[in-house]
Amino acid sequence: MTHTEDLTRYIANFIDELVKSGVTDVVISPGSRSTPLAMTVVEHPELKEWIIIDERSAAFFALGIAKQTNRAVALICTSGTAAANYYPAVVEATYSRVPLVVLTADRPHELRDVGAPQAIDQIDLYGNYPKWFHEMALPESSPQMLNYSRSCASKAISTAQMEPAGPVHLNFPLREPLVPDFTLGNLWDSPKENTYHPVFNGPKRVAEEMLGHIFKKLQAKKRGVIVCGPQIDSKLGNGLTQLAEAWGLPILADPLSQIRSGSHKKDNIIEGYDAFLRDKSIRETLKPDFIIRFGAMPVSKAYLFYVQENDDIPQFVVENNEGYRDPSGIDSAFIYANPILFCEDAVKLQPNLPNIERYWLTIWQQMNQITKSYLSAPSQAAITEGEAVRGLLEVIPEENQLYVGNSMAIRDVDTFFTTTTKKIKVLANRGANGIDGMVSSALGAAATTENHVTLLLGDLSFFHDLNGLLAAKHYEINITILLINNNGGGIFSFLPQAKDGKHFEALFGTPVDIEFKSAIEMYNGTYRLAENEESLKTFLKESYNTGGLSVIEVKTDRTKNSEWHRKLWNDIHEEILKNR
Ligand SMILES: Cc1ncc(C[n+]2csc(CCOP(=O)(O)OP(=O)(O)O)c2C)c(N)n1
Repeated sequence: MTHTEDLTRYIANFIDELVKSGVTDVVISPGSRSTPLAMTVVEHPELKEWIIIDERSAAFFALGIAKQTNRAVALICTSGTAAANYYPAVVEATYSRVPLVVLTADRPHELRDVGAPQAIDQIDLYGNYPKWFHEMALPESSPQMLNYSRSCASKAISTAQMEPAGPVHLNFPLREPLVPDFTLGNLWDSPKENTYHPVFNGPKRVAEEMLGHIFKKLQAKKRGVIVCGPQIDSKLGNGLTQLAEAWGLPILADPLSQIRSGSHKKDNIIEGYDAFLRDKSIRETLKPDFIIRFGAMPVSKAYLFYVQENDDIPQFVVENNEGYRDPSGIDSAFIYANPILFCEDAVKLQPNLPNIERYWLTIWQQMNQITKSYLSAPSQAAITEGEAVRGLLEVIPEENQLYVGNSMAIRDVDTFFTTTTKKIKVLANRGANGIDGMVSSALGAAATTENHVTLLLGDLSFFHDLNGLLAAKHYEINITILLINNNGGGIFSFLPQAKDGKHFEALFGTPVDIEFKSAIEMYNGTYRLAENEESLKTFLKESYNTGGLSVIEVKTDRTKNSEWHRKLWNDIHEEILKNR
């Protein structure tokens, strides 16, 4: 067996096993050491490869695909700092539970720690973030080693996808010569039709006896609250609303809960809570005596206060499989069950809660209604950030998707995304709340769906990943980007340091003073500047009817923006308190 045959068969078996395990998309960045991996992916008839030069963007692009498809996405790069550039997306994948399979090429062992070029320590490069790290053996093509290669690929995919999903890192030591020989026969031959290690697993369900124990304690309660934080299952809406109706409870629905939109009933859904729970006296009026949360912790800080101020009541978190996602510091109980099955079981075992106060739900609904009437007030001459988000949500077509940036973008979506029968999937990178990689994540999501994607983000987030726009040009991806340009970090104007005249602009405001138009045109994008809500809506509609990269910019003022938000919240609180 020659070196080239060993290399070719070992890598071919690995890549073919990725396909057998369900991988469809691989994101590759250029480099020499990764030659066998990259060429074999392109050679494999069933894989779609995406070539993204900047590894930081590449990893976020892969993250976007994985979020869109709910399938593991493989990443391939060369040795050295290339691999280090994946770090932010690996972190995000860990916290937002996204299956990424990172395949880094490396120097063979004799070229490590000896000053060889482009050689860094890649062992456990991403620390504790990956669910599994494995240093692959050097390529060999004995039957045992080809089985080993398949076994590693199969385990990598199932580990990444197993809930809670997350990243996996395999490091490949590779010796030169690196070019595989695709004239060899039977490269994709596997002794097995399915994946090497089939895994039989099923959704979790809590035993009836245990559930009965929980529900017994709820029977005497008068004021319960259901909460749905960020989660991706669009089918949860039905189960949750049935439970809320049976028990007579409000559902506080996060903008990333996927339940503010869709065809399920929404009478119990309260989407304006972030605005009115900001007021302490309103929070006191709404003191609950138990809370059940599904999904991750909501975006809303007002909700966090509400949870913390009620640390004397039972609070439950329903998690799919494992995890302790409750940053509030209270002694919440964790229920490990499939959320849809939990709702079904709950309605069956506990068809109603007899002691819930008669007007409990109505009070929430009235406050929500008042909030919504303020949010829909006619816009002023110069468009505000909130109105831009409102305009977007008004015209975004059925079945479209929204990728939301961090900072004020997600907060404005929290405020202005009122319930709708339109089916709108909303994605965001809330694992680590980074402002990096947003353009690439949204492009990855847009490249792998039939539906149009709109990315909403601030100017610093856009600037952070301008490199990512190359993918839009290269792959002619259809995407609308709504860029809220307040020339710097608008969110910081809400913090106490905004009053510090000496340090604020340089350290927090950080204006970049960039004309984004030229950058967009550099990537063959269409640029439009919207000056009011009506023109914004017109431009958005135009962008939905034409393909390619479309960027619509709205220019705002950071100081005025924070004043506008504060006034809006105050007006809502006053009106609600007046009606109490
Ligand atoms: C990678 C990364 N760096 C820094 C931060 C801290 N940070 C949070 S919000 C923000 C400003 C974001 O500005 P922009 O995207 O323009 O949105 P705006 O605040 O104006 O809504 C910064 C720097 C972060 N979250 N992630």
